This record gives sequence, structure tokens and C-alpha cells, in this order.
Amino acid sequence: MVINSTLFSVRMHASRDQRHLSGAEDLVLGTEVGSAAQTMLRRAWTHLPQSVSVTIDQVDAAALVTGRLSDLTLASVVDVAAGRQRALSELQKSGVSLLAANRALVAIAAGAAPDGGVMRGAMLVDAGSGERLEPDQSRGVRVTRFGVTSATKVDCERLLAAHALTHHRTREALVLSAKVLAAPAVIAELCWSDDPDYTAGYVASKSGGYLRIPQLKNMGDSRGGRAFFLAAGSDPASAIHFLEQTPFLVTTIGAVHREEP
Ligand code: WAQ
Ligand code: MG
Repeated sequence: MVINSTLFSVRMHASRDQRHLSGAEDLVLGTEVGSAAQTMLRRAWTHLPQSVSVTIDQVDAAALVTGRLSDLTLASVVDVAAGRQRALSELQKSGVSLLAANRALVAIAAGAAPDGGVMRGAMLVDAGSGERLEPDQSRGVRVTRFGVTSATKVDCERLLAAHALTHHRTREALVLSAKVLAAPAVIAELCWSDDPDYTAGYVASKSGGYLRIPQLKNMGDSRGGRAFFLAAGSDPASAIHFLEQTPFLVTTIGAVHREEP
């Protein structure tokens, strides 16, 4: 029984000139640590890194939280402007104020770190006031110590492939967002990639699931990021602790729906 066996958090970070290139994260059995690390190193090497770190930590089994992937809905939008509009309305539906949603979107689009670059982690945004709550606006909050059981990973890949979603980013983002939405006070997430070739992103919320939006930025744009919206007025400390420390394992997949164009 997977849940009762010892699990290890395996994470990789590749960089060049202090700049983040690639990262990966998994929660695996001891017997799977070697292959998980190897898969991550292989990925790191495709980015021509100068420095790569792989960190392996046993996780506290007593603290383990298990969860399910959100249902994924494939949105259909005509361009980036429509994609961003859709993201704003989905966030509002999930209880985020237009002010807060718009502030987060504008910040990610501009480069949310103080120097206008990409943050390593996520912004925490008060869903009412739009105020940023993360202690370090350059690093942000890094979600770590999460993964998906190998059987569920296979099921997830098969389901996504049936909808032509074959990039590992989609599955990884689904898994990450499952942990984010399980965090205390978090009501929604907005994300798009910092990879200049990957224009898709999503809004995930407790109420609406994972809405995949194929165009949230233009090709060639290397700005991207994440914002986690906290219920208005909440203290970010317990959310930060959960996101960074609590081991979270996905054991069940969700469904996939497609919106008509
Ligand atoms: N914790 C918090 N924030 C993170 C983490 C993490 N573990 N990893 C990345 N980020 C932030 C950081 O600011 C990055 O710049 C930004 O998110 C984007 O990261 O359904 O690939 O790894 O196909 O480039 C969306 C998938 C893909 C859409 C997102 O993000 C789909 C993606 P990336
Ligand atoms: Mg990236």
C-alpha cells in the first residue's frame, strides 16, 4: 500500500548565471528515487544548465495529505486578449475581486519580480484587496513536496492524451494546482508558463476546477508566473506552511471536458 510506505520528495532546479532554467518535483517511493532523479536530470540537461541541484528528502508520513486532480475544462479562445479576459471572468466567478484578478494578471504579464523578471515561485494575492502577501517578491512561495502515484500518473497521461494534451507541463500543472487548491485559505490560482514557446495557462479554483486557456500570452514572450489567491483578509502563514512543507500526494484523477468554440 503506497500510502503506508516511506515517501521521498525529489526536486530539481537548474540554472545559468543565477537565472532559473528548469525545475521539477515528485513524491516517490524509495525504490523510485533513482529513476525520478534521472528523469529530472535528463530534463535539466536539455536546458544547457550551468548548475543543477537535486534535493531528496524523506517526508513525514504522518503529515501526508492525499487528494484528487481537479476536473479539467478546455477553453476555446481566439487570441491572447480573449484568453486573459476569460481568465479574469473565471477568477471573478470563483470569488476573486476584479481588482485583485487584474492586479495579478498585470503583474505576471509585466514580470512580477521587483526587477521586472520572472519570480521563482508564486505571488500570494488577497482575493479582495489585491494586496501581495508573499514575504519575498522575488522568490515568491514555492510549492514543494508534492507528487502523484505512478498508477495515477499513467491514468492521467492516458486521459490527457485522449484529448491531445501530451505535454508533461499539463499533467504537472494539474498536480501542482491540486496541492495549491488544498491549501488553507486558497480559493483560486492563475498561471501561465515562462517558457517562450508555451502560451497556455490556466485558472484553477475550488469551485470551477482547472480551466485550461490555450492562449494567455504571445509566442516568444518569456514572462510567466503564478498567483495564488487567498480569501480576503486571511493570514498567509498557514497557507505558506502547507504549500512548502506538507507532503501532498495525488491518488485520483478527475474528468476532462471540452468547450465548443
Ligand atoms: N511553486 C510556485 N510557483 C512556481 C513553481 C512552484 N513549484 N514552479 C513554477 N512556479 C511559478 C514561477 O513563477 C514560474 O515562472 C511560473 O510559475 C511558471 O512556471 O494545461 O509550465 O514551470 O498545458 O514555466 C501551464 C500548463 C504550464 C497549462 C505552466 O509553468 C496546460 C508552466 P512554469
Ligand atoms: Mg518554466
